[in-house]
Amino acid sequence: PQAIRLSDYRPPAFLVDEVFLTFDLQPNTTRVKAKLSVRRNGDHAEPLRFNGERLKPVSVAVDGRALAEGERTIDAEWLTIPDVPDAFTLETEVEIDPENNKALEGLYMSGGRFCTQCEAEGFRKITFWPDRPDVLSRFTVRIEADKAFGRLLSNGNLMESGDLPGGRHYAVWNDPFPKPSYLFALVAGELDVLEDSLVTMSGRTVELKIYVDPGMAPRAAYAMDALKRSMTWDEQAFGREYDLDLFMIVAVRDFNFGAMENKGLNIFNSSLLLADPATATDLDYERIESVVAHEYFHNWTGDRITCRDWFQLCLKEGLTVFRDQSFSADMRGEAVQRIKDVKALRARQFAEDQGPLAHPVRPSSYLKIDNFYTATIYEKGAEIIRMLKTLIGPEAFRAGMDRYFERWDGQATTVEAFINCFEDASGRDLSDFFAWYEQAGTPRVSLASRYDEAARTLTLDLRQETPPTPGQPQKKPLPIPVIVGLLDHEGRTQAFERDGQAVDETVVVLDAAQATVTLTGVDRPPVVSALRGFSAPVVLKTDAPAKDRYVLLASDPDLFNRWEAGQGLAAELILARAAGRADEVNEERYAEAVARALSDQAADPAFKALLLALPSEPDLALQMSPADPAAIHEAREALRARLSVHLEPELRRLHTGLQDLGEFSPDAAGAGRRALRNAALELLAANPRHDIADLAQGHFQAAGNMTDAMGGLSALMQIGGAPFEQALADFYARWKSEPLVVDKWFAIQARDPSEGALGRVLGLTAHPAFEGKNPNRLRALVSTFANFNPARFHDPSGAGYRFLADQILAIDGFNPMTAARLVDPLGGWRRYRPELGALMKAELQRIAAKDGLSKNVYELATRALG
Ligand code: DPP
Ligand code: ZN
Repeated sequence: PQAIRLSDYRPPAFLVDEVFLTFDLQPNTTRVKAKLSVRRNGDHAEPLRFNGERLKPVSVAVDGRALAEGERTIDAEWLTIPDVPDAFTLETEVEIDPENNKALEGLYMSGGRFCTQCEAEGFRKITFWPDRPDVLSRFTVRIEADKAFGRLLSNGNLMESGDLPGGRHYAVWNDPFPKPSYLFALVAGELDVLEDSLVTMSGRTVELKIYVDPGMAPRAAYAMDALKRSMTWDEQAFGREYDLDLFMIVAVRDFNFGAMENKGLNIFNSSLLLADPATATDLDYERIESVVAHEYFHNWTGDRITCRDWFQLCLKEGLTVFRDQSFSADMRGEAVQRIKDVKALRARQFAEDQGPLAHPVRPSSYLKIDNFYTATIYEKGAEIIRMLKTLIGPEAFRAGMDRYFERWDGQATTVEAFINCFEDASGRDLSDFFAWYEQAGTPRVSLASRYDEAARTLTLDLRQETPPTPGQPQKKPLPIPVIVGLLDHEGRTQAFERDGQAVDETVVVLDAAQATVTLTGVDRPPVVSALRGFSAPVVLKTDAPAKDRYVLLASDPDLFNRWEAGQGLAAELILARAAGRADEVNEERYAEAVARALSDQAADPAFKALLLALPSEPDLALQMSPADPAAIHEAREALRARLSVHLEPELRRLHTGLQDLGEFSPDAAGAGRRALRNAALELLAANPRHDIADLAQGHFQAAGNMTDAMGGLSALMQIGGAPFEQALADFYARWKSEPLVVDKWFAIQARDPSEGALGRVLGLTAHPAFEGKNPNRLRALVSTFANFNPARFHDPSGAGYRFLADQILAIDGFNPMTAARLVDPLGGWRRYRPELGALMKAELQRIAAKDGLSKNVYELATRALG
């Protein structure tokens, strides 16, 4: 297969200004008629070449004249017409088979309804089209279907609808905003609707409609609430108003992505839309809020202004993640949100950056763009925007955004054009900053500090180095904003001077390989709090002694760094144990410090819950070379057991004291209390005494909501044995008709780190509820196992790896996009103990050697082998 390169970008040879699509919907034989106004773009004599895949052509006509076979060619990927006028009408008719489309790209069926997913390159499976994001067209869509498909939806405004003979009906939709084909959407089927409306900042009333499976409308209430808050927030934070009179969301069960920002008609994976207290956890509510916001925010950063080509994907995704993170911080608290975002960044993006799949936020070549919907493009892309804001300040940042919206509205553009808006707004040259987009890898920053008591100065010596990544052996220094504050040894904030100004905190910009910065007016021996709020996506090492971290854990006013100090101390203790050097004295000291932090009455319960959780096993594996998952698991469990014993009275107090007595509320305060209570139980369960098993069982049985039920189940899973088996059976019996809850039932078993769990996971693929074609169910079992159960995935026999490879190969046969997303856990093979690495590599080789592999899986498997 041939790579696509950024350097080969050419403007489209032909543009489509307007299109009229007619869908005659039938599950196996849908007819799609397209009438396009096509115009040659520039002075050239190239043939017309439009994308088209898996289309059964019926007819092709230019300006009303049907083309004979010899006047056009159609192969597996292209429609080519050698000779066309400069401006003309192209009419095509094709037949497609939505029912048998299990790749879930283009037009397919989910739960008996028609729906679409076109990003990135699905539209070419619907009709012949120049399927690239820089072709923007005005769409009119006529849908005809049997009346059994009660709702007929597409983008924009409903223009007309009515009955047709033979028990059929139709609807015509028009979207006044030119858009690329990847934002096209169509839905047809039996759906219930939840309706509401919102008055925008200019006083317009927008109708809001969320369409769901019959009977499920009440479960869309939280998503509706999140949508309204998102719309108002975007007006206040970015001055962005919604532009159509109607905004629709549809939830479907079979979906490759989490959700999709189609203009005026978002389509969501039902797992990210439906919620009620009985079936959804607080984490589900939190994700629904952030994804509803994310897709809504795309209306301006993605739809009104889109990407020139797919190399610019971070232009819309990194920016929109930054926007949804900012929204969530406003809704749920800045520190807690930041900690969660950084945990996710480290777990997914840092791991990616350290392996063979490392790539820049703006990559320069790909085989399948589907493979680049990655943590790097999304999460690191968002970190870049955050750093930009830190470097130029909030006012210049907002001014730059305003400029971007003014300058590029209605167009498809590039990351350079975006950054240029901030250069103009701030008057700064950001050419060095651009390297963040082009250079892969996580920079290592080291910080050494020297205090001069007589001169009252603190000298900070900072260095950076980015390790090589595939294709990028040499790295240049990046501009890294390091936010620094000082405490004294009693934990009091210390003011100091920077450039003659008294401050509590300052931004040090490390923009060379090495830099020395002197802070003055430092009266007392300082404890340095560096990289506050995780001001840059780097790995920081300081020369500070462990005792400084105890000061930060107890007192840092920057709550991110308070949490970070605890994580650093815990990681050191676990890694020492894993290396056979258990440090019991400091383990006690750490437990003591956590106990003090827990008793801080002023602290937010959600924050305390985060403080109580030790660094995850995958996170620890990144800090050990070569990584030994079994040793890490054992060491982490040992520290948990010690904490559990040491903190037992306090944990029990929390567990009793935080019981929800009133009505369930999904807000941040309620969720925080439940999180802390469940975290307390989780830690208690590390000490598997009988009375604690009883406590967990009681918690599970008394649970009045899904958050507590899952908390109880998770604690019982750690304890294992008959109480866990009983709880699993009860849970399944109660929830077997609720697909989203059954996903949780599969996932909890996939997470079980006990000895026999791999056999259970293998057995579950034969369970009658294992729907092998549904991405949610596949992810619940296969992806959860490979990503969140390192102790069993890295079974020394290699059986965990073999299971994953077997699944990838099976899924690739019908859904390459979903299969490819499962390759990642094998990609880290070089970081593990050699005997494990060899087994992982062998599975990658087996995958890569398979005949008829999709481009998606081929690209990732071969890159992973590197
Ligand atoms: N639907 C995906 C997202 O919103 C891809 N655009 O991130
Ligand atoms: Zn997005």
